[in-house]
Amino acid sequence: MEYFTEQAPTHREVMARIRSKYGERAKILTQKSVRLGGFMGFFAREGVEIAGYLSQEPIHAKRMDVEEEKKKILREVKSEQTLQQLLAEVQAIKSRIESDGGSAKGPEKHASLEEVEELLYENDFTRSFVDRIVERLKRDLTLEDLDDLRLVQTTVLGWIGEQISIYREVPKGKPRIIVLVGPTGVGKTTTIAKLAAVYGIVSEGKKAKSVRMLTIDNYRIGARNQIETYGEIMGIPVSCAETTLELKKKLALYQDVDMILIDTIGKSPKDYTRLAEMQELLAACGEQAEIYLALSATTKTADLREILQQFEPFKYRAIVLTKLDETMRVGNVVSVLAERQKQLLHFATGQVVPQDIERASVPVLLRHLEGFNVNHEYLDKKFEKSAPKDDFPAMEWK
Ligand SMILES: Nc1nc2c(ncn2[C@@H]2O[C@H](COP(=O)(O)OP(=O)(O)OP(=O)(O)O)[C@@H](O)[C@H]2O)c(=O)[nH]1
Ligand SMILES: [Mg+2]
Repeated sequence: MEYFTEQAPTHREVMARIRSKYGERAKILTQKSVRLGGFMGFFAREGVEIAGYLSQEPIHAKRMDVEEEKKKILREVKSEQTLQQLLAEVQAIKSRIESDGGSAKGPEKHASLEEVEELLYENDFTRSFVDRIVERLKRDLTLEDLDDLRLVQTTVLGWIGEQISIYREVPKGKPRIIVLVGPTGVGKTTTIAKLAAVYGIVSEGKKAKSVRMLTIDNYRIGARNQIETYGEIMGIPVSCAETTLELKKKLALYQDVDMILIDTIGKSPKDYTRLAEMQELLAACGEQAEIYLALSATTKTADLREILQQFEPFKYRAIVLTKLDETMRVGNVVSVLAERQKQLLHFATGQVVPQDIERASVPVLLRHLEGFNVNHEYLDKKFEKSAPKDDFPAMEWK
């Protein structure tokens, strides 16, 4: 049996909502006065809550009719032959009614609910995320609200924004050791170079920090050249470490600098042995190392879940979302990060070093969702405090 609970400011409005959502199948069980809305008890309004269940009556009623019809016919039966004939007719009527009953559709959904549901799917949100949003719309919005599509869409983006969590860095001790792990080719090395520039090059009068780049990606000549080239261009020293001992030596050598940025080799989340080896190596960085997971915004939903899971042993603190410029469908990223309660640190938004990196923020991600006709100024204001005011320096080259 399906149950429902609906609330609205007046009895008439609750009943109108129940009729619109569930039609004639809705059977009322209880009614009570409640306080609606408000914030921490302020501004709450009087309202009515009605609970009930959805009956199967329309289909049963048809079944009863069939039984009645059958009895009536049998009363009129005169011979065995007519009995057979009439039974066949009854059977035909019965199956016709049953097939009607089987295909009977539920009450129609409000057009705004359909529209929002479609928009969310177009943006790649997962089914469970979409279901939760639609359920909440049914529960929290009045029929009048639902008629205003722009209001519905703004409300939905507001709820999505509440699901996006931004990480607040808590740098402890000196030097800060920042490590980027992640699957192959997501942009780890490029992001390390961008961060080295952001922190290590003077901009807008901010004093540059003393930064070093370190790579444990020694095996691949190309990889080493790549980071060394960035280092040369920016005047930031780069070195390599292949073993735990080498890594410990390098860290000891750099103990007076402000920040050490460590680039790692991309790993397939399926390569358990290599992941374990790298984890062992990184243990040399100690507890204060800030490990972040680089994740491409273009990753498919199932892969996102697998990557988040397989890199879990690294105890990564937050996500650096890369290649945000390559997709406008980030609903799956938002859904999965919310589902796994992961936080975002930075967005990488292109191939250009150093410009294409910024602090993760809710409004930026919301603006990245497509097809919503909403009041973005309202949303920017609502989430302006979500971006931490930390030492991620504004860059003069932006
Ligand atoms: N569009 C776009 N491309 C990016 C971004 N970040 C990196 N790239 C490109 O992605 C490709 C791979 O970048 P790398 O930095 O080498 O990736 P990686 O994670 O270090 O790769 P491996 O070390 O091989 O695992 C390069 O062509 C980069 O220019 C980004 O934010 N947006
Ligand atoms: Mg690399």
